[in-house]
Amino acid sequence: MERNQVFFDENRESLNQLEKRLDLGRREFLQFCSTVAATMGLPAGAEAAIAKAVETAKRPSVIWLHFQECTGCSESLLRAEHPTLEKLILDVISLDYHETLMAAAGHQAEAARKDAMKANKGKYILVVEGAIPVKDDGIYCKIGGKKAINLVKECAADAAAVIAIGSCASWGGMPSTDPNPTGASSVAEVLGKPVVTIPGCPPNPYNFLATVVHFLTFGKFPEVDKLGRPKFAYGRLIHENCERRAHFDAGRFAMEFGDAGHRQGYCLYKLGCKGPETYANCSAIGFGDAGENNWPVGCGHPCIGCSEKGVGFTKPIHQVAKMLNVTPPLQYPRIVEEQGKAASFASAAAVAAIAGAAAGAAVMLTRNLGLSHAAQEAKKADSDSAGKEKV
Ligand code: FSX
Ligand code: SF4
Ligand code: F3S
Repeated sequence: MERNQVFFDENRESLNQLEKRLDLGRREFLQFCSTVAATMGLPAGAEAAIAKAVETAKRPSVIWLHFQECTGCSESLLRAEHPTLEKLILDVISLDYHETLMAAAGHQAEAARKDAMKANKGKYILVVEGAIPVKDDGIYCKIGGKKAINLVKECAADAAAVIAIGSCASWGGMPSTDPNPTGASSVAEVLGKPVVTIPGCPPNPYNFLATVVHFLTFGKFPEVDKLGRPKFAYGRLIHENCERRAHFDAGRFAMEFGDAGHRQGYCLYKLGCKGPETYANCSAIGFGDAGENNWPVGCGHPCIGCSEKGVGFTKPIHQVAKMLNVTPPLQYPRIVEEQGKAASFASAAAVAAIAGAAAGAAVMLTRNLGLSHAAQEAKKADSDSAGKEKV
């Protein structure tokens, strides 16, 4: 039978079993397989391979460690609002050790970890949530009497693969904020080798699920960038796919929380949105499955760049973002500038066009935004003082 025929054969036994196992409609499941394949940019036919793997492949054993973090990564994966997601995650992996979910405590928990490591030696996936403190010989975080720095090395030694989930484990995240008193470090820094990273605080559950499903289906992780991030999820700037991008391009910005622009869904750049310098797919796929607009910018808050090293928890939230990879339009529409100021805009655009190079162009665009902002502020000050005079 052709692969696609298999995919659409809804009476196959393995699908029947999966439906019972997950209490999940078969069409919903097949739709999920297509979505995951499309999200990862896989070629046609991959959805059938994914379906087959989830239905029949042996679930990889997962050992999940927690260090310096808030457990938001686990929360976002497993919270009750996402029953489908939660079921699928727990179905595609065999979660053999997870400090905040397991019922066992103390010596029982330690024994469970050692048993899982022994039984699946060389085959388990180690997932690390949280940063690892290295300052003062790593004394700032201990689990079961062991320093985090030693525990992560012990568990990584026999793992088939290591995933750093969340910004804390990926690059230090919030615990590494300056002056980083505990020396909070990433998993890759501590292990001294690259690992797959799924940054975000918390990261999008689909990115973790899709990465694991790829491993289950093809026996390897998806292609990653130099920071270990799967390219399918972190290959594009948030700004490139943002639903407010048309407002950015047209120069329509929210200037204050709750002002007319904010209420009309204008671009949040001037409130400090870091979408232009943050690589993640939040704007493309939303967050979790609680609704299409359920991501920071969709809810009216600027992106703080929670997934991006050097941006999230580093740059002030309301500082305007650095523009990356920008090609300026030839001309800016006159939205907010006052009469008589157009010449400076036209000349700035002309210089930008001549400058050509993306870096120079980015500077010009940022300056243009600054001009536009200044004009808007001047207008606001004028109307404020006019209002005061009337009183
Ligand atoms: Fe929290 Fe995870 Fe942030 Fe860190 O997410 S949501 S502090 S990335 O490690 O638990
Ligand atoms: Fe969207 Fe932010 Fe870019 Fe505006 S600056 S288009 S709100 S990502
Ligand atoms: Fe984080 Fe920005 Fe996405 S704050 S969740 S990277 S929109």
